[in-house]
Amino acid sequence: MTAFGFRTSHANGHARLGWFTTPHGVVETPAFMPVGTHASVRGLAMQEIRDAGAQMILANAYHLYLRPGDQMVRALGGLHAFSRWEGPMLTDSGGYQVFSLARYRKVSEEGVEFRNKIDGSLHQYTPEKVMQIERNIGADVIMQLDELIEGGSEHRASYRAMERSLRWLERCRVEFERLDRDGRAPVRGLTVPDGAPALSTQDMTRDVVAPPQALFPIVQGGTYADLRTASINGILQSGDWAGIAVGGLSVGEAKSAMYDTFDTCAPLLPLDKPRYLMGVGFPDDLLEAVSRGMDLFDCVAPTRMGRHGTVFTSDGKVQIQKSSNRTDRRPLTDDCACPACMQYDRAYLRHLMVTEEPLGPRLLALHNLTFLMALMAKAREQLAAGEFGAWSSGWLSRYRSKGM
Ligand code: PRF
Ligand code: ZN
Repeated sequence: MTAFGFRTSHANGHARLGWFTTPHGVVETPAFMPVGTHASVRGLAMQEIRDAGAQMILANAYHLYLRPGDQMVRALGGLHAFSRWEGPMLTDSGGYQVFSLARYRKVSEEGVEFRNKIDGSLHQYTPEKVMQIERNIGADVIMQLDELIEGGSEHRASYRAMERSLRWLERCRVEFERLDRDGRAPVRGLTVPDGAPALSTQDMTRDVVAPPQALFPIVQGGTYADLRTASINGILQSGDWAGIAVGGLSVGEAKSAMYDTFDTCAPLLPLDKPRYLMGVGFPDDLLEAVSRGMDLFDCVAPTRMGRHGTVFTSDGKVQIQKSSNRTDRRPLTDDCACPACMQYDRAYLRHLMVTEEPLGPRLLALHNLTFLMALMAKAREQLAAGEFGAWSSGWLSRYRSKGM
């Protein structure tokens, strides 16, 4: 566990400035992690993501398991070498994707059985299998398999899913430690199509693709304070974790219920471990979460919304296709250093979207990412100065006063 560490400085209530050390570098927190589901942030080159200020990015074990296969990623050198991202990386277990994307799924104590929507094939996802997959892929931080249920589920269902997630965490931990101890079996079952170059023996037997990894548990329990508390207690009793994630939020509950849940969790989580809030990535939610002690974030919304023409500005969200932008010579927002804001005006960006030029979605996704990175950098600056609270309230009131 020595490859991972977390240092913080506190001077702003629950909000913290932190440094999360991983085998591929240090992440200054609070930080937003762009989502590269298929080991690629849709439409953008890794260099563009770096230039936007990203420190750590995410990939998804479910998608990479289906294509090109976790053993293939491993044979091709592991996630970092495969995707050419040299910095810290994290894989989500795919629990969330199985629940939201699979065409058919059956959940039992053993795990989740699902049908792949691409080719209809049947797959078993168990905590043990997920650990093998995530170890083959080789990100720095890997997530446990958790059970997700619909937002707004009643107490009883939330309790059951939370308890099951704890039992799955224990099975993940045991398998994670076994893989550490026993190493990984040689790559098996990889077929090379006729005419394709064969993989070398070295690739097929590659034993240690990745440096040490850290397994993160996921706090569940819906919006019920007693269940969140029980989940955190269970997690803290079951191991010494390099970091802890908070899941099951931003799934349709009221914003106030989400913020209340941060308030419940913050005082119970260890001060010296990074806290990763899963799937939350709107500017106002990020600041609300930072002020309640969260450190790491990811969300597909900024890039997905950008591709569809919705952009973040300091005055709220803007829909670029609106006809009022037709003659607007201003940049998207006045304080962003991204290529869209530095080189183009709203009128041209609107034109790109309306004519479906592929440059449009790319530029707008890049803008949203750059905007969030700059917001987190500014938050870190204010945390260091001990002025996060006042700055954040001012920022939020401007953001919320106009916009959509
Ligand atoms: N669990 C996992 N991935 C996630 C979530 C979760 O609860 C969320 C919650 N919004 C996003 N991604 N494994
Ligand atoms: Zn911009």
